[in-house]
This record gives sequence, C-alpha cells and structure tokens, in this order.
Amino acid sequence: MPRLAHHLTQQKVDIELTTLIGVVADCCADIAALLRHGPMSGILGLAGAENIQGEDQKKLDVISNDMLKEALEKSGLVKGIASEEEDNCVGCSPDGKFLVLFDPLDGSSNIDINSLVGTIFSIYAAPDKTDIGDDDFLRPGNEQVAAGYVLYGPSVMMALTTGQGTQFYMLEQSKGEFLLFDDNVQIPKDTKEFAINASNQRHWAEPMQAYIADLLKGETGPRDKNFNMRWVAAMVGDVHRVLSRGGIFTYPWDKKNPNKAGKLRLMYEANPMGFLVEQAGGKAFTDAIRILDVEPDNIHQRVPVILGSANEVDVCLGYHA
Ligand code: AFP
Repeated sequence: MPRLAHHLTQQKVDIELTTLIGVVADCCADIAALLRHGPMSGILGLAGAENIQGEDQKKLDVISNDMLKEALEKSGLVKGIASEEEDNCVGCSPDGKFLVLFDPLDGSSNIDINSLVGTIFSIYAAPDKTDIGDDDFLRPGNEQVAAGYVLYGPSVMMALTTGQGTQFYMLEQSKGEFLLFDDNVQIPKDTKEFAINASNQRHWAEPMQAYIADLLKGETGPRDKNFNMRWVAAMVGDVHRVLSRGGIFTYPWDKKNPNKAGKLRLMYEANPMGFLVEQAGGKAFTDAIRILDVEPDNIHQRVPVILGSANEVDVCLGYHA
C-alpha cells in the first residue's frame, strides 16, 4: 500500500501542499499516541477553561490544539491558522502559502468515555498579503484546496481529499506512516441508516420533524422500508460510517438556541466534511443551500448540516422545499 506522500505525488499534488498534509498527518499520529495512553496519561478531564463557544475545554482539546499550532508554525508553509479552540486566527509564517483551519479534537465529550474522537482540518491557499486577520479566513468551502480528518478509533484512519476524489489511509503504528487503502471512496446513493441526536426532536423545525417521523414509520409509512439509527456524538465517527457504507447524517437547526443556526461549525467541521462527502459522490447541504457555497461571516459560524447518500439527502431536502 503506497505511503501518503507517495500517493499524493502520484496524484501530482503540489509538493508544498503534499508536505503540509504530511505535517498534519504526523501531528495526528502523535495525538493518536497520546490518546492510546488514555487515563494513564493524566491528561484526561477538564482544562479548567472555556473556548469561545462557551464549551468547557478538555485538557486534550488544548494539548492537541497546541501540538497542531506548533507543528504548522514550524513547517514554514502556513501563513495562519484558525481553530475551534482559538478565539481568533493566529498568524504563523508571513510567507506561508496556506491557511489551515481545524477542530483539533472533535467529539471532546467522548474523550473520558474512551469513545471515538478525531481531528478535522481544512486547507486554503493563503492570500498574497503579510498581515492576516479573521476576515482572510472567511472563504466559501468551494475554495478549499484540501480537507480531511483523522479518526482515532480501533484503527487510526485518515480521510483526505485534494479535489481528486476521497481517499482512505490507515496509520501503520510501528512506522508512524499513513498507508493508502482506498483510493476512490464512493458513498452509496441510497441508504437505510440515519444519524441524528433524537433527543432534540421537539426543538427541530417542522420539516425535519416530518422527515424523521417518516423514517421511523419504516415500511408501514411512505418510505416503504425500515431504517436503522446510529449516533456517535462525534462528527468524525458518523461521517466515517457514511463514507464507508452510506447513510444520512444531520445536525439540523433547532430552536433550543434560535440564534445558533445549528451546532456544527462551518469553517472547520461542515466545510471539510462537505468537501470529503461530495468528492465521494455524496451531498452536503444546510437546510437550504450547498454547504460549500455558504459565504462565511464569522470563523466560528454555525450551520445546519444534512449530508450523506445523495438520493437520501434529496429526500430530506424535499421536506424543506
Ligand atoms: P464536542 O466536541 O463538544 O463533543 O461536540 C462534538 C460535535 O461538535 C460533533 O462532533 C457531533 O456530531 C456533535 O457535536 C454532537 O452533539 P451532541 O452532543 O448534541 O449530540
């Protein structure tokens, strides 16, 4: 199985982008090693601070954020970064060619229960200017040059796209190398599996309530087939399942907090996942438009997310039409 850098070179990916993706991959391999030590490492639990989202930061959120920030700064390839754990963007190398946005540890609420977590990243070409600010990161997802995630599961796996389809790599622990094991991930167009946090049902908008109600009716209802449900509570885990065997994943708008458009963040969750899903033949929408076409107005902006098997996303959007 070809190594990550070898396959990207075969795909004729820009050498500096190939190097940058390698920097992210190596850092994630180090994060995976930390997670493997779990409770023995003394780095579980709360960090004693909140992030800009008002969420309690876990020690590993902060540690993984600092590891990625340091690795990206040292690479000399990155003009600036934005992170779920940073209030504002952080300038790195003035002549860096790329901007990188990331959620260093997605699924933080799963850390202390030894469940799935992951790192999500999104890469853009940097603007031709030295001083950068948050506004320089406000680019639609359709301008990403690469996106991916590393899922810290029984196997450590990476999903990656540079716009030439979506590939799966697996971390070969002894060498610390990511090896290609699927060079053309394809999401089945139809599915019988959905993912949603059903505890929010009473807060959803009526179209989403109607769509989910019809799924639950199974073959006795208008869908004429039975559906199964999964909820990992870590987007990386749910999206990996969708990429691997199909499905629809949604974190819809809910009236719990009407000034929040949804829970998931556009710039470092919905956009990179939307790029991966589309490149694998799936669809990724808010409840209205294609996620990659959303014009961002804030680096921590939230959006409703409906993504996965193309035909099932169309059915769900049909309820919202
Ligand atoms: P945490 O990182 O705070 O655990 O949130 C994870 C997440 O942003 C996303 O990865 C999950 O799909 C979603 O939130 C889970 O949200 P609920 O905890 O409301 O189910």
